Amino acid sequence: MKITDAQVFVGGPAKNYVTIKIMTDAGVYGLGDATLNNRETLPAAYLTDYLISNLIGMDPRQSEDIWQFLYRGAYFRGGPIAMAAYGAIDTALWDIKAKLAGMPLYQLFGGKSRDGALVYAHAAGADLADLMTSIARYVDQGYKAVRVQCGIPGMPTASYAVPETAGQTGADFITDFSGIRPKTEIWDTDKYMRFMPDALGQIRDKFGPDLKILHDVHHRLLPREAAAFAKAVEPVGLYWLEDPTPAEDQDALKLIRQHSTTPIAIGEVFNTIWDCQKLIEQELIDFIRIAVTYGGGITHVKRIVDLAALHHVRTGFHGAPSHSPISMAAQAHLNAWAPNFGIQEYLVLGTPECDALFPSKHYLKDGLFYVSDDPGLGVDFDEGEAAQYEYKPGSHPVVRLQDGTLWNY
Ligand code: KDG
Ligand code: MG
Repeated sequence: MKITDAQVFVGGPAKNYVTIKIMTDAGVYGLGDATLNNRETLPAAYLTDYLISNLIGMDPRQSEDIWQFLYRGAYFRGGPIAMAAYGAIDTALWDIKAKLAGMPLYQLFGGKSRDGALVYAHAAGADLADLMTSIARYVDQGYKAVRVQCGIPGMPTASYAVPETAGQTGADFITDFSGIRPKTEIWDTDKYMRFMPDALGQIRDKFGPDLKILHDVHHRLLPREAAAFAKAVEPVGLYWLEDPTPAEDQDALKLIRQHSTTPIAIGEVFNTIWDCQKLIEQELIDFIRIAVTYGGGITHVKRIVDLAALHHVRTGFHGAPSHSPISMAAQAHLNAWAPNFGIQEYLVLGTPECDALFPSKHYLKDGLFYVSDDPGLGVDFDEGEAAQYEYKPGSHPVVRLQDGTLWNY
């Protein structure tokens, strides 16, 4: 059996999804997602300029050897661009394998450990009143877990993932499609540290003990500040505190651990098992956030999940809307199987345009995600629909302190 061709598509209704379709001489094809948010053309070029010509003629069932060929064979290894490209190929090969077996992908991992997998939604508000309204809307829809992000009084601009103006709720992190020159957000750690722990406490008081409350610091604190914040929010009983510091300095996580028992989630910017090996083995984190998309695909991420299971670290895969329904489906199959599953970030793309581009029978009900039993990933890609979309240049904002110093987005 051989790979005969592969094509890459860039574009989508609200995001520039990067989709690979790998064809075989057995009449079965596989789909993968190489969407690297706001740098989409780069993994697409890696696939079309270098990798696809190497794949032609390979046996698609040899997914482990092909993964090693891509990673070890490249000499200059890793990084989000390359790992997104390898991840897309790997996901497509698992899709093919499961379709050949006539089984939903989770069966190839060992079957299901659960039916519905817990997900969390994103609530946000320019102020606390709006945030409360946004949370209440998700609770009413049956969500059991909600990430909460709030505008900070006195901060000159909106902070991470909150709307600019009051009265809007449910804003997500911002991609500005007006070009690749980023907007600027201003950050003030002192104002955040004074406001946010108390705001989280008010959210707990209003919604009671059962709601799982998550909060994303988005890498903005120094290690000592992060330790103080994690300690201050302990009475809130957060489900997790995400990315309290940038993870380049992994010893910072030790400082946080020494001062607090607040559960820590990290890893959405990681690309390999070596980015999180120390954090997992030293049990410095509670949830690993690496995504199938830029974590090298199912083969590599499953290896991380297995390592994490040895150290009581649970999964909490990144699921911002920048991932297409293809990699979200791959994660849904891992979530159905993983004995150490924790939670899945999931934002309903749910637009008719997105559903038409990526038809599937996966569904969300009462805050749980149910995986399709169709063979393979259980998600398709409509090329006719795709033809109407083209790449739109866009960017994340950048963050500066009030004196102009560049900070972590
Ligand atoms: O592209 C960046 C986003 O994926 C990121 O800002 C989202 O932090 C994020 C999250 O937790 O979803
Ligand atoms: Mg995050």
